[in-house]
Amino acid sequence: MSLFKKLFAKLSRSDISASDLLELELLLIEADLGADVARKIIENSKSRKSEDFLESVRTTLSESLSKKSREILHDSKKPTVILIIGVNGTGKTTSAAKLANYLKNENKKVLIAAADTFRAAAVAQIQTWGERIGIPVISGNDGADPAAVVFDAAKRAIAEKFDYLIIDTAGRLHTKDNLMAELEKVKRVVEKVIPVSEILFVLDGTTGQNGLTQAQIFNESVGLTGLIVTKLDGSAKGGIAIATEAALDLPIKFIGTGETLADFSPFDSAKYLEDLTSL
Ligand SMILES: Nc1nc2c(ncn2[C@@H]2O[C@H](COP(=O)(O)OP(=O)(O)OP(=O)(O)O)[C@@H](O)[C@H]2O)c(=O)[nH]1
Ligand SMILES: [Mg+2]
Repeated sequence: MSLFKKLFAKLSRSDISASDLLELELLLIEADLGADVARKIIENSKSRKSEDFLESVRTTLSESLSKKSREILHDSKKPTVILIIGVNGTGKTTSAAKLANYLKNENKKVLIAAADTFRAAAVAQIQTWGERIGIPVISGNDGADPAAVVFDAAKRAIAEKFDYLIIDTAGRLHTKDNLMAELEKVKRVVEKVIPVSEILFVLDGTTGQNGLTQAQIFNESVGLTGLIVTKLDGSAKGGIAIATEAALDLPIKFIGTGETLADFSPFDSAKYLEDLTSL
């Protein structure tokens, strides 16, 4: 996914000219790195000779990433509750299943709550995943109050000593106040029984700056603890990960790189930077 390959190769041969800087600026914008990060890179690179240039870009990118832990947060009580939220179609349900599978492979006992009760198909989708990975899924009737579903799931997760409760929620637009209020209610109701340790916003890595704005509004409404960035396969625009971390100071905890269970991993920031800036 190296964004800079061509440019770096060129810059390693000559001093940086005004047209190189322009080319760099365009590249940064195309890569969805965001205006702030792009400006910093340009500023830092102006004063440098070409041999330091790559190092300067790497440093700026690295400094733009969040310093917060990328580990899953835990409360002193079990289960650890992870709420998965975001706008429509970003990959919440798939990521909930992938995360459940990842934790199961670490020998954890995982329960899923199907809190997307708007569409019957949504419950069926997560149930199918549950069967495939051998993880129980708690659901309610069609159109049930999602808060009631998660309340039942939380009680069961405590009673049966699950390590994790993963809550898949319906996609919602950040501009719909009633749907944002519903999310706050889901959190409040779970917290009557057990603290919510993680609120992970699922960001579609192909949506660019729009996704960032959405994450910002969700953060203001419910307070995010981190991100899952999906669809990083087939996208040359991996820069959105850096733009988001820089803007929100929220750590990306996991990334999705395809449609299968295996296309999921903890976010390795060092490797990510290496891939982005390798020659
Ligand atoms: N290529 C690719 N596709 C993905 C990834 N994650 C999810 N998808 C696909 O994106 C589509 C939407 O995924 P879902 O998990 O249903 O998304 P959602 O956010 O739950 O959708 P709603 O519940 O309708 O809001 C599906 O076709 C997934 O297979 C990924 O990392 N890479
Ligand atoms: Mg879904």
